[in-house]
Amino acid sequence: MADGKPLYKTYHHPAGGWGAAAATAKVLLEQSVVTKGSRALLAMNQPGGFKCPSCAFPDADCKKTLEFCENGAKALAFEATKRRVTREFFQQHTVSELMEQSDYWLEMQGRLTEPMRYDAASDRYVPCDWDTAFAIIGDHLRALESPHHAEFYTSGRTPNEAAFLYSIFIREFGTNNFPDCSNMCHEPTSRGLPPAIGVGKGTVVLEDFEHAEAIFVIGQNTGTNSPRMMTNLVEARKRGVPIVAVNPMPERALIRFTEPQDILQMATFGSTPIASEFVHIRIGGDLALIKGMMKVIFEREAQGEKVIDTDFISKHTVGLDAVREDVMAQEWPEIVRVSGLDEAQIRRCAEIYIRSRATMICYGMGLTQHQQGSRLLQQVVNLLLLRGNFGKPGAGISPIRGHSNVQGDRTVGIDEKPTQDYLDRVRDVFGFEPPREHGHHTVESVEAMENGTAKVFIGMGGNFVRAIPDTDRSYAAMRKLALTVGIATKLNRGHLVHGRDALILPVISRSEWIRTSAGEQFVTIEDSMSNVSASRGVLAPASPHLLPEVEIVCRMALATLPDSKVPWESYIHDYHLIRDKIAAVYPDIYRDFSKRIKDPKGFHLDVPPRRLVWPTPNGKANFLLLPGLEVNDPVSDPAMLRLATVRSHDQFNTTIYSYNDRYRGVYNDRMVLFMNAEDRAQRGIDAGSRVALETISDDGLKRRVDGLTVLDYPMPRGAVAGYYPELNPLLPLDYYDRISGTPAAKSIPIRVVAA
Ligand SMILES: Nc1nc2c(c(=O)[nH]1)N[C@H]1C(S)=C(S)[C@@H](COP(=O)(O)OP(=O)(O)OC[C@H]3O[C@@H](n4cnc5c(=O)[nH]c(N)nc54)[C@H](O)[C@@H]3O)O[C@H]1N2
Ligand SMILES: Nc1nc2c(c(=O)[nH]1)N[C@H]1C(S)=C(S)[C@@H](COP(=O)(O)OP(=O)(O)OC[C@H]3O[C@@H](n4cnc5c(=O)[nH]c(N)nc54)[C@H](O)[C@@H]3O)O[C@H]1N2
Ligand SMILES: [Mo]
Repeated sequence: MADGKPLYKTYHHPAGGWGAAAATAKVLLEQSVVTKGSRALLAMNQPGGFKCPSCAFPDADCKKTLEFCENGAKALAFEATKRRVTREFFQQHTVSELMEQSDYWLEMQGRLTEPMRYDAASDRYVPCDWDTAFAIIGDHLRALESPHHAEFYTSGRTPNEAAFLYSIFIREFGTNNFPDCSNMCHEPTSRGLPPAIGVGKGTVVLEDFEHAEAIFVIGQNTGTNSPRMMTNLVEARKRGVPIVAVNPMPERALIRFTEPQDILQMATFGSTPIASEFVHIRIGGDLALIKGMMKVIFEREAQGEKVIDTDFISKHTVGLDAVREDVMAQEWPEIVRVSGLDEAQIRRCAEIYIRSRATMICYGMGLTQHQQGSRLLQQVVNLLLLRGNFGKPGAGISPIRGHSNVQGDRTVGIDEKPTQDYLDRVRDVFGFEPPREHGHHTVESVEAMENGTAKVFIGMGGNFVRAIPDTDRSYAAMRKLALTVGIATKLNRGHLVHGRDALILPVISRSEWIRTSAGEQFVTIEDSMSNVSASRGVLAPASPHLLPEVEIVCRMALATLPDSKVPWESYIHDYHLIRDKIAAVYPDIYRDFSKRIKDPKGFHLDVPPRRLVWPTPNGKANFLLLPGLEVNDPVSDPAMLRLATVRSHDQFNTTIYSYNDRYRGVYNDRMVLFMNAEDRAQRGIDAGSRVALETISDDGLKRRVDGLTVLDYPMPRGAVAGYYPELNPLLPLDYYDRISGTPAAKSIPIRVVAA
């Protein structure tokens, strides 16, 4: 539980500024790592140092001064903490007792220190040496009737070298079951963009911020989740670039921001307004907004104005006519109703877009986590194509990825639907025949546990059970497994909701050095804009018994595949050998990897649409259709509200740093419901009272979360918000985007009921 009494008050200050500086100092103090933490902070995102373990936003080139990021500092402080989870700790607490504790409490116990195995007789985790741990994994995996009966999860902090080897190990073992955190996150980017532009990645680089003439930030809470991007938004705004923020929550940093590294602004308590246009969209209203903007463009073109880039379109694209027809068929009253916006504002957005010669559209979970998330992104591409916003400075599509290496993990093979071409290359490079059939994404892996086909779950990082939907069902599914393995830095719920056999394997973290018989090793990371660079930890490992993720993968492979064709032993010691194999499997983008990585700035992986080359089957950029205006299935219940589950300012996914959410004015509480006052009054609910939420679904299952305090908050009508992961029990497992498998965590149909 939180330490103090809940407190709710409006945050009147700009985001960033002294509030952020104070919060950073406080967190370093609390984790007792002021000197160590500050020293490590100086090496974060610097040449020769390590990559920030928090978000995937690129760091500015090394000529710039140290970038200050409150949430990067928090991530580091919690990783470099002095607290330790030891064998005595596990001796003192049964797993059932630990289950009673909050996620926050579990996190606060500190770093894991040695491998542990679950002992059913005492209901405790007990020490287990590494050799035994690997032997247990090997025994379980080899005993399976089919390799498809194991699920291999990856979370996006795992570096390229470990992720690549993990994908090779599992393919040699014989399955493509790669549920991944990306499946809950930017998978609509990975699956939705390729049919449109040929790649499942963003097409902008950091310098594009300097050339953009308009920037749209849609469904992303920048100041909290990618704070380093605020620097770019501030700079753009100071140049007079219009910024359009589209969000059902008026996120503080998107309104006003003080740069903590701007000494003058700090001294004078000044700030920069960020959004020139704040678009208070209804949850799921973005498709209507985008089509509304396209409609304005088509209307103007029909009146003889040259607002469409016809040259670009005829040279590079296919499919405009069908999209025009679809867009023109949408009527304004419907566009207004579904978006929750007035027509005049949609026209203003279109005007900003039309006046700009180079537009960037950045987006986050507010666009991806809907039932039609993938196809919604294709409509964003349509909008960009209309004015030729690809292949020129300052223009393009910019998914703002989450985990620091989630994009990299995908690039190097963590993919449940690998292409045949890639599998051929794996075969040629490693000399074994990889499995050809597609594997499970995250939701399918839970279904396989439920129906008993999955028997083993290995989690390379992450906190699977807290991240996935339908908490109660998912817990029950995990508990049916024969073996669960958590490869982790910190104790989390995933280690407590376990199979009959269970292991916790503690790893060296991003900020810590890796020393092998071949000397000090570094790993590599790919950021959200496809830059690959080296990461070298500068701190001593939290315990002498930790292993690097690379070694854990190699030793799992050695224990499981006695006749392996892969020289696992050598990779444990020399990470260059791994990079050489990455280069061999991906010659197009990773050629000369070991040489190019020597550049302290790293290098950029080619993204063909930047060169106006479209790796689609027809070699063109494609305008694609998504009929209508809704991105989620209609619900007939008139009491229905759409619930978005979001992150607070003080959490990293399932890791809860504190119970505060400063910018939204919430202190010492996470069980809150942000609600429009009129929606509340209409239901006869008092502000500040306790309510429960129930999911509206037709699968016969009752999903309910109790004990939420209702806060009057500037939400659009019909939209409510609350925190992930506390509200995950409300999210049905099969409520997801069919193209990408991504759960629609931003649009859960619920009703509010008296507690
Ligand atoms: N400090 C910190 N940094 C992080 C993370 C963290 O937890 N903490 N997580 C990392 C990860 S893995 C990820 S994926 C990213 C997530 O970063 P974000 O994408 O910012 O994630 P969320 O907080 O889930 O919500 C995004 C925003 O979407 C808005 N939204 C909700 N529904 C809609 C809608 O229908 N339309 C629109 N336009 N907006 C909507 C919400 O109000 C919220 O502002 O951040 C990464 N960075
Ligand atoms: N309702 C709802 N659900 C969501 C979301 C949402 O917005 N709403 N967001 C989704 C998104 S975008 C994502 S990305 C997922 C996140 O899902 P995950 O990636 O599974 O979750 P995290 O909370 O990031 O994982 C934290 C754990 O990772 C381990 N860890 C930390 N650093 C390292 C490391 O360097 N190596 C290793 N091996 N382990 C490490 C620690 O033990 C820590 O407890 O959740 C998804 N779930
Ligand atoms: Mo994410």
